[in-house]
Amino acid sequence: MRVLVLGADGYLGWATCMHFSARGHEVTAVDNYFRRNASKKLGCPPLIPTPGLLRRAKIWKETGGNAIRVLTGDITDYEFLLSVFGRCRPEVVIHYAEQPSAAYSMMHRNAAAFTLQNNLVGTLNLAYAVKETGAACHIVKLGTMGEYGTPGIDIEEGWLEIEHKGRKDKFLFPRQAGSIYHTSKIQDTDLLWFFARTWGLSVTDLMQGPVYGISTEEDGMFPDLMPNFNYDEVFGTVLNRFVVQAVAGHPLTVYGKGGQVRGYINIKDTLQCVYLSSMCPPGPGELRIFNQMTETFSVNELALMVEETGNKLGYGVKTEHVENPRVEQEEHYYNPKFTGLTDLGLKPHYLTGEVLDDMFRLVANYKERINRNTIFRGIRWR
Ligand code: USQ
Repeated sequence: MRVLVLGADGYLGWATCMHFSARGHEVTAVDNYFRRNASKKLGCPPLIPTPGLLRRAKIWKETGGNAIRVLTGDITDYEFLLSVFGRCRPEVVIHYAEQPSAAYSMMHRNAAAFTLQNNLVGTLNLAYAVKETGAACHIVKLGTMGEYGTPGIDIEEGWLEIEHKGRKDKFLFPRQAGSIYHTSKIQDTDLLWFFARTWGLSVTDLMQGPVYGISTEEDGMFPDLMPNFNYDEVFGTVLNRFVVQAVAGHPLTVYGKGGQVRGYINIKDTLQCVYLSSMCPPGPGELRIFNQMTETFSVNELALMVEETGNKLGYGVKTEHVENPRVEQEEHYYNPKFTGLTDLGLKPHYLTGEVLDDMFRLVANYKERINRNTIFRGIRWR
């Protein structure tokens, strides 16, 4: 299958390229290096230094992998995206090419405007490219569990049947974002649902929770092939941050009461989910939504697990409840349904002491690169 990965240099992108390539698919990797450059500019580069995509593709090939085509550019530039389609004629597009950080989107007006412009125009361009090139192409789009917020009712997989005044219909599950970033993802979903209805596009929207993990099967623990792993307040996700904080001897930064519950997923399972979705596309005109997570935890539960593993390894881990810079519920009901991907064949890697132990050992190899100043600056949502 011809696979186009947009946003191939991000935390998930390169790992996805290798995952498909290792299974015999023809992969084209595209990125404009936004995240790599932004994290450098903000003084918070990834923990493990990784080369750019051209070099990674070369190393992948030298170590026995198939060729991966690399194209550098910005998908908000429509002419560029059309040229990418012309060269790779994709059968499936994995769309990660978005500003991925809630904290970044809340830094200031320009960051908020960039997030909306980048994420919405990128998604719009993708839909147009599929239509105008006539590609029989399935779009697999990374959404986020944060689109639903934390409602007081069970969260269904994308759709909700509503009975109103004696009549029934099915609608997108109500959404209430907690950041401009999450708002942009809601609007992406709306765009794709419009294009599915109107042009018959075939779309899978994967509502993913926070991802954790440093290494995947395909990188073989070879640092140059590992994901771009951020631990700073802007680009790091909470569990990855906690492990780095523990190794650095920084108290774990639980925001507020720590009762915030989210659906978490190991990066290895993200790859499985994207792969399984790609191998089994929905029909034309269908917007298929899966909740992409394997278990739920509160922030306090994560901190406790990290403390336990860290202390076994002799780190003397402490937790601190810092004033929450975000506007979010700190104690709430949370019961999402997430059976769709297991029905497709997902075999979850759950969060265990052993998984955390592996993360600690890997992070410890890069302890001297941890910049404590980037761990918490308190980007305020208010
Ligand atoms: N949190 C802390 N301490 C920290 C960092 C985070 O208590 O040092 C808390 C947050 O307040 C939040 C929870 O941990 O309640 C998750 O935060 P996060 O930073 O891991 O996740 P978030 O900002 O929501 O965004 C991340 C990814 C984003 C993805 C999203 C999935 O950056 O791309 O869409 O996870 S979800 O959270 O389900 O919306």
